[in-house]
Amino acid sequence: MKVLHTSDWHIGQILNFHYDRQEEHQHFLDQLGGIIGKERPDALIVSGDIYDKNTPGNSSMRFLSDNLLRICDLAPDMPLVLTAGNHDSSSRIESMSGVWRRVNTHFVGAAERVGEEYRLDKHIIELPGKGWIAAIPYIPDYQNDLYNIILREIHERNTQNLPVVMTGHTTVGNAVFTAHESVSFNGRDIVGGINSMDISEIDDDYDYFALGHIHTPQTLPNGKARYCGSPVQLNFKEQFPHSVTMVTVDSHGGTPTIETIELEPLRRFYVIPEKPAPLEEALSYLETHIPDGQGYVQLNILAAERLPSDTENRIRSVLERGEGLFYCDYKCTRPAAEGKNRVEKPDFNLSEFREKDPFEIAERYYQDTLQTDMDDTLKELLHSVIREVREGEAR
Ligand SMILES: [Mn+2]
Repeated sequence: MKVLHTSDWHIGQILNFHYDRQEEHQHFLDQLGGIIGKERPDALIVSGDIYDKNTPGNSSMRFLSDNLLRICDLAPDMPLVLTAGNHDSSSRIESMSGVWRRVNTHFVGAAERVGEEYRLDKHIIELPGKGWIAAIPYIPDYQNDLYNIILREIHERNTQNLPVVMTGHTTVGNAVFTAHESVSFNGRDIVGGINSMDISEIDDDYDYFALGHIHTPQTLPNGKARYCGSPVQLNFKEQFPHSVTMVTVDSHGGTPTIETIELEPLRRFYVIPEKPAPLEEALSYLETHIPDGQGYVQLNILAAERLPSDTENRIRSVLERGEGLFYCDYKCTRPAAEGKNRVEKPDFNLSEFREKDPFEIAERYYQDTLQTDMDDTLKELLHSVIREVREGEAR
């Protein structure tokens, strides 16, 4: 069984509240069509985060259905399996399932129970004579028993010993989380709001685990669970080639053959200069190093103080000299506060937090994130805003 595995499309993403990514998604989907035409996989899997938001706009919804229909026409015998991720609305994804099943397309939004029992059939897709797909969307922690329940059910039905591919949208412990903010809590990693799970708790009865959620492509140490990564770069941190994964499994219990198919981006993400430099230096570097291709630019600035208010306009006017370059933002790195003898402040618990003055919390946040104290202008401004809000509430 040959499966094309992709995830984390994030259709409808608006970068920096401004740049619509639809053209870039179209560029990706055109390439996907080419790959399907050439490779003729037995199934296409999208492991969650189909849309960027749980309330996608009408144009995003139309964009998805037009493109899926094009794929259906291109490969009418190839089932499409799309599961909801944590960015998707599970009920919205689920609401499309009835109609789409008519064109061999399976939308699975959530796990459902009837009484004590899960409804299993919606998750189990048989490719007669070829294999099985266990379509599992993003599920909350307390439903993690579903993985094994489905695998055991497929085991019962799989009398021909055909390959089993399972999908999931979750954080797996010990994966590489570059391009994501991760926090560790009680020894568990939490990435993008999903607690990590230990995949050794899942029965070893699948041949390939098609994962979504972590955007960095990687095969996990067991050699058969893989994050295929996002096909379109979604932010400046994702500085790696974007791709889709083609996996071939010959028999149940066999070793999957995993192939990465790199995609060509329409626009690139440029961080200029590579290392943070003071504003004037960074600007003059940008002037002499305008990128050739289309793309988004982030200016990498080193500054101890807040930047002057015309900074954005100055960056924009330099970029106007390029073709198809879009100013995105600047990243401001503070020089390490040397010799300042920073006092580490103790953490406070929730009830202490509730007692704190909003000003104190904001001041603490500013110090922690920017490694410097607020200047007097900012303090005054913050005080007057807090005062205004309070007066408004009192009225
Ligand atoms: Mn995602």
